[in-house]
Amino acid sequence: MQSWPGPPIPKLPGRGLPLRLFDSATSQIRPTSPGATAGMYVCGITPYDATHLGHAATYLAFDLVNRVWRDGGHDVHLVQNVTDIDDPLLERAERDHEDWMVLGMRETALFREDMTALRIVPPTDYVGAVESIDETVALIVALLDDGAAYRLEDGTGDVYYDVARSERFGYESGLSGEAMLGFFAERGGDPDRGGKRNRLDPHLWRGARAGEPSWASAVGPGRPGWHIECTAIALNRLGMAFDVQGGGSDLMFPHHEMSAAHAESVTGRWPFARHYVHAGMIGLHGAKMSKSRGNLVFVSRLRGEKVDPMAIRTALLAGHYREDRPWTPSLLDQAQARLARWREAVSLGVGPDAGPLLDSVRRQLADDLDTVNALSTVDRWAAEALQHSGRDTGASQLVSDTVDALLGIAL
Ligand code: 5CA
Ligand code: ZN
Repeated sequence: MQSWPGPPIPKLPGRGLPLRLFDSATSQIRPTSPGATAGMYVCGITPYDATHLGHAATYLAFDLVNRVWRDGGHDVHLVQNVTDIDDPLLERAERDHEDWMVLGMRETALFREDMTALRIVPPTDYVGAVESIDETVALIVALLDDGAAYRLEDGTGDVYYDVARSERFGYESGLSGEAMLGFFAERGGDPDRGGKRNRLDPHLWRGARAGEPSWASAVGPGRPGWHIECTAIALNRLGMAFDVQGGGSDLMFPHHEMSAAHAESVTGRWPFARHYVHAGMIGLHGAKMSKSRGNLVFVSRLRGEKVDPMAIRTALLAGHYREDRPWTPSLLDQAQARLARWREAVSLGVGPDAGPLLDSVRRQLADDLDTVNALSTVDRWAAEALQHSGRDTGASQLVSDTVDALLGIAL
């Protein structure tokens, strides 16, 4: 799939610090330890509606991972999918009497525009579920051959994964069996489907149904399941043990647990990813912002109202990525005021030495992306500059470059 244009990233003097991130599998902040090229898979959108601020916040968090690694001297191989075939897309298309493919293409195009406006570094590989059906089927065949997958005997052609065949099943989320069942039922699973070996078994392939799109394949006509799609796209581009598997916290179970289990069963190796990293949920009016609830603030809507995308970016980075947090219009007002102060300060052309600011922002971001304190660091420099307390003529440029390269905010 076509990705989107990348923003220029200024090169900063010296080198960034190794990035430490909270890993859901171990419930610890641990150092990431990429080689020359860091590998990251960030789950992409299901394009049945426009990008809301919750999506944006999650993609911003992983954009900072990308930027901090680059500043640390690594290349970054970022892979992202588009779930351009799945139940929610088909349901919305049917509701609106629209072609599911046209709907998916339109919302994906809008997502690209939103990501471009927010200055999110694009993925190296941007891959749709539909265009990767062959690779997904190849994995399902391997799982069937291995006995880790099975066909339901009810003539539907549905294929399921046997979670009992995963030695470490549950390690990624660390949830109790009961909690797993709850999330499984809530998030696209079918615990009560008859004929399954285990209630938590997720489907890998949905046999063709009348009125639903389907593709001919080695496992029969049908369409791919959700978790195996991400397994195939990640595994074939990053291999096993890539550095970070990322998404919002609602993907921790079952999605990331299942994707990891599938990959580990197919390859006989462990782990799928070295870190499983999850962003908190952005809420609106007391509930998680979600397409199914409809309590949404769209990035494109704000752009249409001529809101500066850098203010949206600044507003979302004003909270810590792991915290569930509400969106309020005052966040945007505060971000606009903050940006105005920063812009005024760098426009003076002189200010206090910015070397300590660069060191601080690097240290703060390397510590599990502490944007709250990183933004305060820039506030302090701006306040001093506005009091005319420094005469360093190179400081403004270094502050702009730091804020641009590490926080992705263009002043
Ligand atoms: N296509 C799948 C992943 S393979 C999917 O979950 N798509 S999505 O469009 O529903 O979500 C895209 C990303 O946004 C996911 O990482 C999801 O966890 C995240 N997300 C969804 N809602 C919110 C929210 N309210 N706050 C923060 N992140 C969110
Ligand atoms: Zn995914």
